[in-house]
Amino acid sequence: MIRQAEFVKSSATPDQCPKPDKPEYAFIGRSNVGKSSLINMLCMHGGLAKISTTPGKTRLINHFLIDRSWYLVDLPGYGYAKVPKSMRKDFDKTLFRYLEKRENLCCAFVLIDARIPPQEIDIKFINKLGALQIPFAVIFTKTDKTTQMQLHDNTHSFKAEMSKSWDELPSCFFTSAITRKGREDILDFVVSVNRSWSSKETFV
Ligand SMILES: Nc1nc2c(ncn2[C@@H]2O[C@H](COP(=O)(O)OP(=O)(O)OP(=O)(O)O)[C@@H](O)[C@H]2O)c(=O)[nH]1
Ligand SMILES: [Mg+2]
Repeated sequence: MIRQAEFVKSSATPDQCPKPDKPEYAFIGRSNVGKSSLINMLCMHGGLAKISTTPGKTRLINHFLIDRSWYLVDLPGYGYAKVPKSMRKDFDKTLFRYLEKRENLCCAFVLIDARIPPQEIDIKFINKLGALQIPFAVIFTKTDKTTQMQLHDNTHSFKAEMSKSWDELPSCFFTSAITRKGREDILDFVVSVNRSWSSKETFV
């Protein structure tokens, strides 16, 4: 469904980002959760976003232009413990400035490792997005590494945690960068949101 994916630029700050004239989708989550791998999987392009076994590989706001019509953004992971505290604070500040300021951001995909039970840092992050009224969806990653039972337990506990603060749960997706599970679901979601973006553009 994606015909063309090209790297546009890496920006250190939100004001260096490309002109906000196309719908944009950002991939966020703890370091090493699989953001860059998922982007490559969606684009069927092994080397598009840089992947590493060392957490903290993605340091900047990386824009990719898809089919010349929408942006996909690879972001640095939050909560990475191995960089100095001051640097981590800078990352987090940049991240939230980007999330709050980016007017064309249609959805922030928050990636959650399906192999582990709910983590406080992820729940806090989601609650902060909610407080700032940033639209988001949840993606459970690395499902190829879980048993059906683990996947069921972890994702249900995560939804139960979210239900403590939210009346309505966000859209949830289940993915694997290895088996390509979830690819169609995410791309269908993007297509439908893009449609409402272009109708909005026509009527304003
Ligand atoms: N089995 C499996 N491994 C995965 C999957 N997605 C990512 N990985 C592995 O997890 C590690 C981290 O992947 P990245 O895509 O670099 O993670 P990231 O979230 O972009 O990490 P940072 O840029 O450091 O924040 C790599 O070793 C990947 O090969 C998946 O769906 N299944
Ligand atoms: Mg990355």
